[in-house]
Amino acid sequence: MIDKGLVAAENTSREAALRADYDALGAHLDRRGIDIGALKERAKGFGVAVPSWGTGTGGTRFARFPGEGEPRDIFDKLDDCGVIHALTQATPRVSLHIPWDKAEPADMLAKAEAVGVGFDAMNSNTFQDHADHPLSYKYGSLSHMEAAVRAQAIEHNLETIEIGAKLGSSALTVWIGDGTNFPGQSNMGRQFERYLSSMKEIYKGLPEGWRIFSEHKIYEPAFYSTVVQDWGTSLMTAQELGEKAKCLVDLGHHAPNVNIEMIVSRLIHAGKLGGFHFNDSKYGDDDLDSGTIDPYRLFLVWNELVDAEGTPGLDLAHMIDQSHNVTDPIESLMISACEIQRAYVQASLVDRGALAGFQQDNDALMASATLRAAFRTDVEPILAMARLEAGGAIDPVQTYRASGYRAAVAQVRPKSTGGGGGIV
Ligand SMILES: [Mn+2]
Repeated sequence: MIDKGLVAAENTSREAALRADYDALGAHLDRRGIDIGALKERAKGFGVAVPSWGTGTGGTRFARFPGEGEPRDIFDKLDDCGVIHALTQATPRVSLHIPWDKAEPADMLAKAEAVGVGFDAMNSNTFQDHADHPLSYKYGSLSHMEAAVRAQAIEHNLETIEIGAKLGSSALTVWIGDGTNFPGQSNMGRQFERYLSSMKEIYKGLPEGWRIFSEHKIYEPAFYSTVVQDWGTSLMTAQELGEKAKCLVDLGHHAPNVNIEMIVSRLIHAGKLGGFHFNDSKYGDDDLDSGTIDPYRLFLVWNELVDAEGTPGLDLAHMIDQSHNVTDPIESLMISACEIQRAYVQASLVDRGALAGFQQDNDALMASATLRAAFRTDVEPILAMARLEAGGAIDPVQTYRASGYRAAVAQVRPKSTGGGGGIV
């Protein structure tokens, strides 16, 4: 892991500059009537879950180019997740993927405790075939024509819940790749009915206090029609299933230019927003690092969430879902967690009283300027001070590089082979 003495030494070299920046920002915010201390406490209370699968190098359907010291199994992944949380103090939980992370639950719990993380929502997988599943998901899973395939997919989801329950998780995220590649390939109405009926079976298996998230995605791997292709389908699903069913919004699962923050607002209105898979995209489901392409959109999503704080029943699961193809995944995940936290803190300093007044007066220019004033504020000193006070690193990436962690794990983890398609 990362030596605490190294973190302290790295922080010492940056602390005087940080305090000067923090005090200057505090004076600036004070003139705007904002208490920097309160924002720092909000930053400290922030947490986003790291995806276990994000700690390995991803890839596209063309190829995967692994890096040094790739994690071999869930225990190596948990080590990496522990490093990410130790340095950022912003990623207290890990989101698992079954079957990729299948192991003895007691061993996973012990490892998680040792590295200082817990477990977030569980993810099932019926978008690929499993070695121990006799039937294929080539033509679908929960919506398959054959009852036996649907039953196998339902059973897998119930098993994923069972594993999660032993780990202290309390949510299951279901994303299916079901759909068609040709017009006429399937009856779209009946396919959706089969999906709903399968989801109802999974819903019945939710333990007390659990929730099920339906995750929509516009296309891929099905390129003509996708069973759960949009938030409308996801909302219908959640409404038909019941109180424990919510919608999960993956930022990359929409057509370019779709107003995602408005979808967020609508799902909050319906009482059905369950959580997020954060990432960024330029063209489609790019799975790029959060905040690297359109940080303003990330801010606008958070603006809706901060505005809705206190809404009864609003309890969100925040997770990262990214594929790191050309960077060290630990560095990408640390930066991404901090970018999501940044958007949250920026959205927290929107002058909501002034904004409501401008909206009342139809002053579009000043309403928009009020949002941008918050977005333009450099809150880095707040994030860095929150990390420092919580025991993390003022500069997570530079501290991580100074630690030599990647080179050290590359000594014990055998070189991973690249080649064909990777995780998309
Ligand atoms: Mn996702």
